[in-house]
Amino acid sequence: MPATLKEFETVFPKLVEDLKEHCEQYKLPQQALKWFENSLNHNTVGGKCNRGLSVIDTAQTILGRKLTDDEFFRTASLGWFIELLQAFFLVSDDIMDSSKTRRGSPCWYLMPNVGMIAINDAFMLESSIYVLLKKYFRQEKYYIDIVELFHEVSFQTELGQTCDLLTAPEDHVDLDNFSLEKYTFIVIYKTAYYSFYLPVVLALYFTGHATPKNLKAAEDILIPMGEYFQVQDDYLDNFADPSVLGKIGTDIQDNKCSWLVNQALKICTPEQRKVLETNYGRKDKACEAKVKTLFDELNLKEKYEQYEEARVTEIKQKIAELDESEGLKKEVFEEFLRKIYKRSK
Ligand code: GPP
Ligand code: MG
Ligand code: MG
Ligand code: MG
Repeated sequence: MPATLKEFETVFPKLVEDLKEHCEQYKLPQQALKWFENSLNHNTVGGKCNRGLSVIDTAQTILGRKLTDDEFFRTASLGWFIELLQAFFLVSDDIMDSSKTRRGSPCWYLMPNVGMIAINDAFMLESSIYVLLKKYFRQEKYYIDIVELFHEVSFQTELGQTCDLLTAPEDHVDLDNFSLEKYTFIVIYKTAYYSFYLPVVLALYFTGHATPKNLKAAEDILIPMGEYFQVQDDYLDNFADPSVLGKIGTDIQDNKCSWLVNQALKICTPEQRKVLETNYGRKDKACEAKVKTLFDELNLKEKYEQYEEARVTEIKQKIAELDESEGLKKEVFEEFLRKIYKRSK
């Protein structure tokens, strides 16, 4: 049985207590202690937690049995470290993308009295990972491997974010600057490594199955899966109902090198390209509406649905070819794919 969100969420308060204890040794003033606790709870809890839950589920599938209470706590903790990393990224990303809402609430930097303190809060969310990793995993022989893994995956994500931001300058729209090659780099790095590769590899280390062969096999399946997941994110940015998605799309106004604009550029007429040139990437509701109409005219919803079916078939094929001889199981990837196929949020 896969772990439930409720079970997973029971672990987080303990980690918050650990972090508060860590701060108390420095006699951190009460006001700051409360602030930190509030930021931890607001920014880390309340999402779907698919990344975090996957560490527990993957470990359970690989071991082929129910986890002991201690194993559950430890895999859930690893899962929460990914959620903390995600919280660090999202608080920062929402400032960079001038987003308005996240998980149905105002973005953290837009909450009363927060503003640019959010930048420091983001740093603290990231640092919390390493405080907790040390507390719970220092004695493990794979400790340095997972510390390095968090560092490398963070670096990869930041590389992706760099290209995402550089292809989307605020004051200069140049459609020639977009390409599917750049797009592929952006999404693999900004999303696939931390969202898909990281949870499975943490479970491989935890269960003692992080062999070179398994690490490579995981990467070969999870990076395409993560790419598909970010294409979904780009599709939903324009086509989803914000009240279901929990966030209001910003990609058109932000001049993003998104999946949709790249598809539009492939099939548009010279006239339609003019519409994009004059309306894409403008901080203006009316311009945004013109681009949305164009995306409808170009049937991008149907194009996306075709992409989804083709990509899922391809990923299923890769899963079918997985060599399970070193303990990694097809089920790990099947479960992951099941969670994201045709998602609406
Ligand atoms: C998702 O992009 C990518 C991230 C959240 C990684 C951010 C990385 C940093 C180093 C800050 P997105 O902007 O499309 O996500 P969303 O649609 O959720 O805003
Ligand atoms: Mg972004
Ligand atoms: Mg964003
Ligand atoms: Mg997005």
